[in-house]
Amino acid sequence: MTKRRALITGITGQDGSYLAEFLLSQDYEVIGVVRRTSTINFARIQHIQDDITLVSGDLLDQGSLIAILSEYKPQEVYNLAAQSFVPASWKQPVFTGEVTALGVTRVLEAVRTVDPTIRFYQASSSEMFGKVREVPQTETTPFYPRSPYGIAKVYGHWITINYRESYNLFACSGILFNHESPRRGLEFVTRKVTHYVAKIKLGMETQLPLGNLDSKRDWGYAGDYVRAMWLMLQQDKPDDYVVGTGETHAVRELCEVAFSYVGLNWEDYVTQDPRFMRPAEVDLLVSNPNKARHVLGWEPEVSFKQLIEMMVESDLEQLKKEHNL
Ligand code: NDP
Ligand code: GDR
Repeated sequence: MTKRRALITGITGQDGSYLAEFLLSQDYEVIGVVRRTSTINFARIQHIQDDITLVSGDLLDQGSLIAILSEYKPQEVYNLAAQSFVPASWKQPVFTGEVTALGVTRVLEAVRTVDPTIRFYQASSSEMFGKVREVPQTETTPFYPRSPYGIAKVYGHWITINYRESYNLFACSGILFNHESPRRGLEFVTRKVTHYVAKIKLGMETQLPLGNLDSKRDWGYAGDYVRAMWLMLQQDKPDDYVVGTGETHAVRELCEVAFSYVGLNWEDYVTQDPRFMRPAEVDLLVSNPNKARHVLGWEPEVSFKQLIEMMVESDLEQLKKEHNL
């Protein structure tokens, strides 16, 4: 039997690397779209590079997407590429809109024109709920985004639904709450905290400057969340799903768990730095993942505490290796 073929945009990112591993374990042939960079940034996929095919393309370049789908003919497309860092979206709002919003239309247009039977996954975000209208948030909670990033994601979400309704595409939108891992970018708060904790423990740093300590997030493990993406495309009907743990924790709790894992008191090290405050904040996110649980049979397997401890452990190991400690 011929293998199923999946294409991932954003394969060099956190989720792309876990999704590629997962699809390989399901015996897929995996094609990853990478944009041209002057320095290679394949750190997250280095270990599977011989098992996947990397092709050059960009969400800003419609022609490249059409050419890739025509040549590789995947059955499933996972659109994970985005300018995904919320603070950067205030610095580069137009660019964020081009990639994170219009980029989705470019991929959908390529699917529609090349092969409308392709199953499509869009990486939507809990940032769309922003100043939340309801607690917890479900698939029907109204959106109130609070950043150019959140607004771009609302566009991506609705264009996905519109292509499903207009052209009968099998297009799904996963509204994923924050998910983290040892492969998370260093600029996001979980990884920033675990990386600093490891550095402080090893005597390489003395302080951790943070922004808002009161905001609350529903944090899960990225390895669990990529399974939900795949499950959405295996259903009989395309639909949208909220994916999260149903628990919420404040940034200060994240600090407490991470520092206490290495026997330190977070209050001795964390400082508040106005540089990391946002022009408009999302105060509280917490999911109601019942639909994903019942329809997809999806459950998260890693708890908040396990996640943070896994990340601190990994940062300690990595730093020790880098510095021959
Ligand atoms: P990352 O920031 O780690 O990865 C983003 C990926 O997009 C990278 O591979 C990046 O490539 C690629 N990319 C950026 N711009 C372009 C472009 N113009 N053309 C092609 N590729 C591009 O994000 P995550 O893995 O954390 O998230 C994956 C997706 O899920 C994103 O869309 C994000 O917005 C969304 N999301 C994430 C959540 C989370 O908690 N992680 C929660 C909800 C949604 P390069 O390596 O070259 O920069
Ligand atoms: P978020 O993640 O904006 O939710 O977007 P991030 O980890 O950046 O922020 C979470 C919360 O922590 C507060 N915070 C800080 N954040 C950062 N980055 N750095 C700090 O020093 C700091 N101090 C406090 C923030 O104010 C915020 O409230 C992530 C991204 O992955 C998006 O792409 C994705 O869509 C959403 O999660 C769901």
